Amino acid sequence: MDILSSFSLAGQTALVTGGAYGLGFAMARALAGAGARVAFNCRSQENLNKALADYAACGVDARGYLCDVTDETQVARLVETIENDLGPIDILVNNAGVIRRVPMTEMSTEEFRQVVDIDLVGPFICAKAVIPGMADRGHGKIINICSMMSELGRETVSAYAAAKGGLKMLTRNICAEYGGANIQCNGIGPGYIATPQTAPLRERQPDGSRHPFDQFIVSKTPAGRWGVPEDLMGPAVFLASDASNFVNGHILYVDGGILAYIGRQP
Ligand code: NAP
Ligand code: GCO
Repeated sequence: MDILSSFSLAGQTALVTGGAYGLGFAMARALAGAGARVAFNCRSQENLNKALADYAACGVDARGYLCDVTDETQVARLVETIENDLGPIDILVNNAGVIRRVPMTEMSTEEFRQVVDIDLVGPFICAKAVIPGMADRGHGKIINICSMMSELGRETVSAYAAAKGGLKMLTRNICAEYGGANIQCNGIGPGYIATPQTAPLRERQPDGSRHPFDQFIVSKTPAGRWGVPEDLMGPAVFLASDASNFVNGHILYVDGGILAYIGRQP
């Protein structure tokens, strides 16, 4: 058997939610590079227009659609439109997500609900929209983008950690309910990756020094660096391809070793 052919996505259609930039943009490029037709969505026309130009500049013929993953009607229309434009969705990457960094007792319930709505309910809505078709066709891949906060807590990210912890268990439950339909649902747990979402944690200080959190993360990461979106490209192709057909309910941490490391002794 040609082992590399098991990583091919030729003839497959993939939806990457929130794929206008950041991790989603990198993973969509990777899936396209492995042969998939790729579609992405976001909420902003401006971000969508820029993303289409960015994909084209990378030689990727991506289709972009406006859709808020928390709106069930919009998601149903998105899936129908993609399936008319590109064919049945074989691969769903639940990537769209937000974070609010606020001490829990200062966070409004509305803010908490908004983060959970996007980061946990959104993946539920999107998975629910594609699973019936995948089951009818006898195959499908769902990849939920989890987090270090699927395993660990930290100050100011209560809503995000609750959502990402829930997303880990939603991943395992989709595996349990639909593994028999030959649907593999796994997670990717990125470590600390340099994207717009983490830009505030890496901002230079007024005196030009590195952000304390930047220094903290680099010291906590055995790889000794922040990740870059490209670090997720291979893992995404693996979990989207036949190479992972017997991998199900697994969270693949792509974190430079953070979760394995207690931290440098003083
Ligand atoms: P990002 O740079 O903030 O990008 C988030 C993307 O999601 C944007 O395209 C955004 O576009 C879209 N989005 C947000 N809310 C949406 C909604 N309701 N409906 C549709 N699209 C929505 O984030 P990132 O760093 O690339 O992270 C991507 C995913 O990885 C997130 O789930 C994040 O939690 C997770 N993650 C990130 C890291 C990291 O260190 N960066 C680590 C672990 C996990 P619009 O605003 O235009 O809609
Ligand atoms: C934070 C960061 C993290 C990363 C990621 C780590 O404020 O702690 O934003 O949450 O985004 O989730 O895996």
